[in-house]
Amino acid sequence: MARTVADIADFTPIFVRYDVKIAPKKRGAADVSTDPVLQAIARGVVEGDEDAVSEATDKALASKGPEAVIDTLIAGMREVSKLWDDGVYYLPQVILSSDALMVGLTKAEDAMGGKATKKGTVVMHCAHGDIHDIGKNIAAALIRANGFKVIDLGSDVPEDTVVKAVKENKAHLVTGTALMTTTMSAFAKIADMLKKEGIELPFVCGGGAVSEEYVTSFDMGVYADQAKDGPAFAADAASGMSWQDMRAKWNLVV
Ligand code: B12
Repeated sequence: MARTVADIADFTPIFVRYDVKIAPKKRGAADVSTDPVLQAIARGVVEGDEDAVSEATDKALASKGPEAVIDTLIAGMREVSKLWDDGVYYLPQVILSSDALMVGLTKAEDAMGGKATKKGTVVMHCAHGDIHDIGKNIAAALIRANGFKVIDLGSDVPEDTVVKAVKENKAHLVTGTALMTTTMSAFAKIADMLKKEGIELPFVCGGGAVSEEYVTSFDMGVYADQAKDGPAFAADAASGMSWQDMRAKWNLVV
């Protein structure tokens, strides 16, 4: 008897919508808070739902304060990273999540309010070729809110633009963020270019791809793994602490 298409293949999986297929895995994103309002923020980031993040952030700012909101946004993004690493999320979902995170971050930053006095100047950037700016944006918001002037050069910044900004603004601190192994080598180049210009200042480097070992392999480099430490790095640099002393204070590899 002749076989039909139905005999040779089960096409059911093809007709399952992608979003239906990933829903159970998405639900597997860990709860990051026992507090329902904070959990709603994290869930909004995981879902890439700007409205949900906005609404929950308003509620949380009224009762918990901006720091709790920022910690929760970071925790939500950590779950998104896991979903990406597990192959559940692709670029579109991650872009929606990072946009949703930015909605909460902007509100939290507004709530913190920049203090009027400027305690020092910090030049911040993401490495040449690198567009991953979430960690840099969080650190920038916290540093600004703590009364420092932040010159945010954005992402994918050429090395000479960073050097020029440090020079022109007489910066106390320069920071770099890199999420890709292919882009972080820009930091060593910048440190070298600064040195040739006769400029020495602490250069705080962070981002997923970056290791303490790498950052402490070139002069001026001080490794950072937490955006919340940004204001303390800025305060150390503005008080005149050398990069060597900052490295000894913050890093294990000296
Ligand atoms: C979000 C994301 C994206 C978003 C970026 C959106 C945005 N506006 O940033 C989008 C979808 C656009 C994207 C694109 C790409 N991505 Co991507 N992406 C990610 C993902 C899922 C999460 C990264 C993230 O935001 N983490 C959360 C933040 C908060 O972490 P963070 O920046 O490291 O910051 C923390 C610390 O490092 C520190 N910190 C950082 N900076 C600073 C600065 C200071 C001063 C201080 C004090 C602290 C500090 O503070 C934070 C914690 O508190 C990772 C996966 C992963 N597991 O990391 C991949 C990942 C980084 N991406 C990757 C890749 C390859 C790409 C693409 C090339 C994909 C492609 N094929 O097109 C493009 C890159 C384009 C480019 N030229 O840059 C790879 C990089 C691999 C590698 N090691 O080289 C990763 C690791 C995924 C993977 N496993 O393959 N991506």
